[in-house]
Amino acid sequence: MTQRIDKALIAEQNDKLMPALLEDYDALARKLARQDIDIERITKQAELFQIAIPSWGTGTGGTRFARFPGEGEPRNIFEKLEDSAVINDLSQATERVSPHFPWDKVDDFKELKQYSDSLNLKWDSINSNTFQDQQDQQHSYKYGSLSNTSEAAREQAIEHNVECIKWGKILGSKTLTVWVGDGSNHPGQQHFQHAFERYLNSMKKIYAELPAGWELHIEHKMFEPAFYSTVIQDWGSNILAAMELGPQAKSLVDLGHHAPNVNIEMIVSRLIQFKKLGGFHFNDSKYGDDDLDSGSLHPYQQFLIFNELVDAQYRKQEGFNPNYMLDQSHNVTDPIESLINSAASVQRSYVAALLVNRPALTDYQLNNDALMASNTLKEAFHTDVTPILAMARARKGGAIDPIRTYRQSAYRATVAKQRPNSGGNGSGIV
Ligand code: PSV
Ligand code: MN
Ligand code: MN
Repeated sequence: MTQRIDKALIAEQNDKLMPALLEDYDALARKLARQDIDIERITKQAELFQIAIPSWGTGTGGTRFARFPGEGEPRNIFEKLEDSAVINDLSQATERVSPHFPWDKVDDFKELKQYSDSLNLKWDSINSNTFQDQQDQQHSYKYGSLSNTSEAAREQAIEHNVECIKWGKILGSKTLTVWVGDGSNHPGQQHFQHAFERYLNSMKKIYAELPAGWELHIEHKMFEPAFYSTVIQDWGSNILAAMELGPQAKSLVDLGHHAPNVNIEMIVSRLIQFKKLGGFHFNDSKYGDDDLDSGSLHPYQQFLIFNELVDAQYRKQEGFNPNYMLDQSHNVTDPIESLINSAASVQRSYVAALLVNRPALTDYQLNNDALMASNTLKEAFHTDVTPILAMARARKGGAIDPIRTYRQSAYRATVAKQRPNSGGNGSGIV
């Protein structure tokens, strides 16, 4: 049976919290009015913000050393959808789910679509997986997939991506995201140019199968699982591949996939400029591809990325329509709570970026007033937009304090009784 968060519980909790929220909201409205900003306009935009949930994020991730599963974890894609529906019930910002095949095992895609419809959930980008071998797979990806020296292995990887498109069509998705771990561990192991050529030729075959209106998103990552060289290691190789393929191919930025100290917001700006920004995998990172909760470490970086995105929106930049998605791994928290928090954290960066005084910023930039330009960004970043986020949720039927309401609902304890055999999140990560 599908468990949901009782609407009456949300309403009851919201009733208790609404008087204090109204006080805070009115105070913020007055503060913003002094800056000529209409709070209602900002709240409307907050209400429209959406970010997709990664199906694999609903289970405990684990590391290569261990996985400590939590109680009542989803055991299959249907239960992952149930948890995603709960996240959306409370956050009202996550109506789409991004699946990962074949981690998400599906016998009947029409049945899955009916089920997601019944939960009012839609499907975001389809993630293919050619970075590990599946049982009964004929050709191994040990030495790569789309760039493998073996033509048979490459064809098998192409075929999987073509199948992902077919499944995505049934689900109503419009994007395929391709991340491959192809690369090498030893200098000399791989001919850089030939490996990239093989990758491009494979991707051309996948691109040729894209239906009209679809996009192919290429995700780069500096290292891991390959530790010496990776075929699509950075945004340079990524945009080269996207340009080589054509207008339906774009680059996807996962925040954890860059060298430390790289200026990610500037990469975002470059991709926007050349109509190649496909979307994001939001998360946070201290060392590498840590997949920590979004904004938990570098909220200013996340804000600066949104400053670029809102700037593109403000300038009505042609071809600008990126997909927002979370890509996180939760080891010590309830994944539902982390995903609710992270969706709100990304939404917070968006809303704060909406507060930037853009005409003033342009003036400071043109007059080389570095200090005031920086202060203009800081003023927006330091504005506590919590009341706007809470009001946007409440107006859409979500929770003013989603974590508190989630804990009150005892959802996890209830599903733990119905999901006794949990122990795997289906992600293949052990
Ligand atoms: C690779 O590290 C990655 O970021 C890709 O998006 C994969 O699909 C995902 O992680 C799997 O966890
Ligand atoms: Mn990713
Ligand atoms: Mn990653």
